[in-house]
Amino acid sequence: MTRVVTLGETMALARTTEIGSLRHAAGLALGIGGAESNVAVGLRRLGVDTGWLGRVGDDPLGERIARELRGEGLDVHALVDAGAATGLMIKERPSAASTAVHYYRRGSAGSRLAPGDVPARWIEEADLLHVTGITPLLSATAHDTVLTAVERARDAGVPVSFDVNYRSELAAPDIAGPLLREIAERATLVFGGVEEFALLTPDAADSLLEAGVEQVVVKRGPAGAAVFTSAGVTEALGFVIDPLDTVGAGDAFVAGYLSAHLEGLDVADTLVRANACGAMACLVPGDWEAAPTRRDLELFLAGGGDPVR
Ligand code: KDG
Repeated sequence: MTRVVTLGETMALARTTEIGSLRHAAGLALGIGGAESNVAVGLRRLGVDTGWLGRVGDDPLGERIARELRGEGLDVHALVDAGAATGLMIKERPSAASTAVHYYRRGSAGSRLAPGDVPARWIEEADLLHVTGITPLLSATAHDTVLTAVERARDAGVPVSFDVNYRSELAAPDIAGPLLREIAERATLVFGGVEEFALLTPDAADSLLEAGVEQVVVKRGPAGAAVFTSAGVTEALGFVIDPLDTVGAGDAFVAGYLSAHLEGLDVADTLVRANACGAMACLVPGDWEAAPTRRDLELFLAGGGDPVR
């Protein structure tokens, strides 16, 4: 069976339960979130065997992360780090039209990821390695872990998927740009938004293709997406929806894209699935909870809002 592996930080995620500033919010709903594990869950729900690796604190939130990801059917390597706490992310909706994210992750267990954490053959025996630009900006050792993982994959002929996922709270653009570009140039597929590609380099699609990247996938949110390859560009419009929570939509898009890519679908059909997964992720609060199963996806693509009986 196809096997994807990914590594990074998953945090506890608290979100306000009503609209209004966090300064006054009375209720918080607790869950978990992390770009790489969001993609992993999305892939698993679409039938792809997926492994996730990361550090968690020796605390109930770390236990919750490990349990929840295992419950989703992932092959979980949650390394318990007694020297630091599990990171936390708080999401508020200051108004009906806005979302803000606050991180409490500096020095967290997840940020202490180190190259030696990744077992021998774990990457080499996979069909694809997925990494993001969040983890390399967490710490020097996390950066080394991602770069080492990418090199190990390349040496073993394992394709690498990289989602730029730039988080300005983690590093300024002039620091992040060159670091993320170094990883992007070593990847097989690179995902990002228009501004994220601009951060890597002007004319990113052309220069990444010249560096050997096979597919440069530009996520345009509600406007859909475009894929640049040496054969040209393929574009697809997004689905019209009424979004409730857009955080995590990019991860669902990547999961949809990778699952279709690994099945050998052509780029146009791959984009349809990716756009559908991204749209569906926006219909429910939470960063990954609405990632669709194959059945959910079929119903959505069939336009189905009818009750399932
Ligand atoms: O894409 C959503 C993720 O970004 C979120 O779930 C948590 O990894 C995360 C981050 O750093 O924002």
